[in-house]
Amino acid sequence: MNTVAKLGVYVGGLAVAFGAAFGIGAAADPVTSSGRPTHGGPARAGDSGTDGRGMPGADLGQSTTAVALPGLAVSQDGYSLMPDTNTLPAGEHVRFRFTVTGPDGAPVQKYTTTHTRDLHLIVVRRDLTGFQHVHPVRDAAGIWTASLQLASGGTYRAFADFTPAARKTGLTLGADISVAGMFTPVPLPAAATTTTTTGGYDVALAGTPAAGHESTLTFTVSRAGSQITDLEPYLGAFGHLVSLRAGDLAYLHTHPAQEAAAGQRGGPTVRFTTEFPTAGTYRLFLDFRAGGAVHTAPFTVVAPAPGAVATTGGAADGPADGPAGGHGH
Ligand SMILES: [Cu+2]
Repeated sequence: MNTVAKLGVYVGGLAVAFGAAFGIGAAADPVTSSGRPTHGGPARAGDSGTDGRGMPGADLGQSTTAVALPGLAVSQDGYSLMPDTNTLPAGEHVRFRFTVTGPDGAPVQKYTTTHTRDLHLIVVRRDLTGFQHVHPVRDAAGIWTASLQLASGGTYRAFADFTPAARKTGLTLGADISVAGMFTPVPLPAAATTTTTTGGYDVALAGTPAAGHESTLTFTVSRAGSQITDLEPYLGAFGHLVSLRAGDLAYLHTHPAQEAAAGQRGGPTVRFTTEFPTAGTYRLFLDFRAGGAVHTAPFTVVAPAPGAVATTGGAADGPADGPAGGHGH
């Protein structure tokens, strides 16, 4: 049992090491071709907490993830994300051009609108800083152009989140962009912080993240100590939540069950039902609109292994806590 326990610690340590490594490739998870829908698609529930416990890789979800998680691949099911360039300068406002090509090799021209847009572009540095959620415009040839400003050097991940009209389910493809310049990695803030301040708003997170089954996350927005009730609709909802798995930046995009009509006001709470595919550390980015502007509130959460609190054997170590050091801003 001690050996198993040590192994668990060792694997946990690996998870931390991955979380602290930047610019690594995106293939930390084996990408399988088994075809369940992947838009935030969960892994098979419950697998990792039983037989697989203590096995190398089990805590990383590698051997238990039977689906291709969104965002880890530049090509999937015949669709490819093709940036014009894989390098951009730091600090400047730049135009980032790319196409999404389909199974016929041509740029995809027809999309199914999701959350009021044909395509959502999420860009984040691989240390999970510098998050941006923008909406590129598409020209008649199917070329997308986004305005970006990448503050400093490092490797960034660009996620294109879209649904081709020819497909029932959405896709999220990801590509790396290298930005020259001084790179000072920022340690991932610890999961202990459950309140984030952004743009004069305080956002509190309540809920218990879980791997392999649904959990409810509730965000409560306040300003100057008072909960607000004038959240504005943003992309057809009162909030959008992007979750990225620390270590490989696997991507989950969830939105609240209730939709928000133009002119409607919401708050103080925005509730999401989300399912983290594997145990691990995730960085959450809540986008909401208030006071006429879009704000982003980041959080770090840890989804414990299913059965992590069980007392059988000696391998009940949960996943590693958030990497040490660092503190919310
Ligand atoms: Cu969007």
